[in-house]
Amino acid sequence: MILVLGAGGQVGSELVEKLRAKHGRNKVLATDVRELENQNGPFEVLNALDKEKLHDIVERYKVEEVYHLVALLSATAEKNPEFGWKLNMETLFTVLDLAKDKKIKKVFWPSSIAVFGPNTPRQNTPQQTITDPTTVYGISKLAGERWCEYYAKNYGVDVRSIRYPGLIGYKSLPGGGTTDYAVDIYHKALENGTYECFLQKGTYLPMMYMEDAIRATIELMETSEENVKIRSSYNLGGISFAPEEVAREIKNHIPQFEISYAPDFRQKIAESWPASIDDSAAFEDWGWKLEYDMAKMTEDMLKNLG
Ligand code: AKB
Repeated sequence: MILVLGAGGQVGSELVEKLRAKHGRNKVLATDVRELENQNGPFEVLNALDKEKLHDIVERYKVEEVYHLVALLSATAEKNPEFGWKLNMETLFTVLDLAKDKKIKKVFWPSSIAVFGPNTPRQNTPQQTITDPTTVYGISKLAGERWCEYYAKNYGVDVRSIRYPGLIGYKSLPGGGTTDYAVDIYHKALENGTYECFLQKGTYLPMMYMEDAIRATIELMETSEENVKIRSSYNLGGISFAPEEVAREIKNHIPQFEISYAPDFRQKIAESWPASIDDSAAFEDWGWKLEYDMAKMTEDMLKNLG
């Protein structure tokens, strides 16, 4: 059985769908802290901090693989640093320990571009470089990366990870990140024809269409173990753009669309992150290749939301 923790989130909801289509709907157990509607396979309500219940589920369902997608994202964790740290770290240890004790065989855990900071080279950010995150979320992801590598090297745990850029999809809303504007903008363009952006014009960030992100996740999990040379987390580049660029692309479809700017606390977070990412290690090790550029993504988003 494959277990997805945080199945109701932005990545989780799409990943469960893809995994069920691939492996059969009864082979993927979805869990979330709240009841989820429209489940077409096994589901359990689970607070991932409840270690005992998580252990019980792993045993009861004979879980072999875990996708651990539970986290407080960058903007939300800044509002509740203590809980952000607790949730992001304790749940990771529970899952890594399950793998260390051979109760499960394989783990996917997402990291993020949030591991980088103001002293990281912003353009084409290398795989190995300065990591000085300024957010609780970024600190938890960086610490998590170090622990993943530690468990892989010292205990032989097969843990695999990607540093997700901002993720854009039409099936679900993002939950409290700095890159959320890039999803909101499509919804507001269709609803009102205007969007007030919480990031400033000219703020470049790496983003990725959900189709690509889910495919990357499954490809990394399916590649043979010897291909996974990086056990902290792989850089994934995606598409780099600033708010005015995605607005221009939307205008090609909705000519009357207008964007305005009212930057808030998230601007500072965005400025500490890379503008673009070098993901050549992912290409070399497991053949990663991007499919969606901004034009293709925008067309698909507007078609599906419209
Ligand atoms: C966030 O903005 O916090 C996330 C991320 C880049 O990890 N989308």
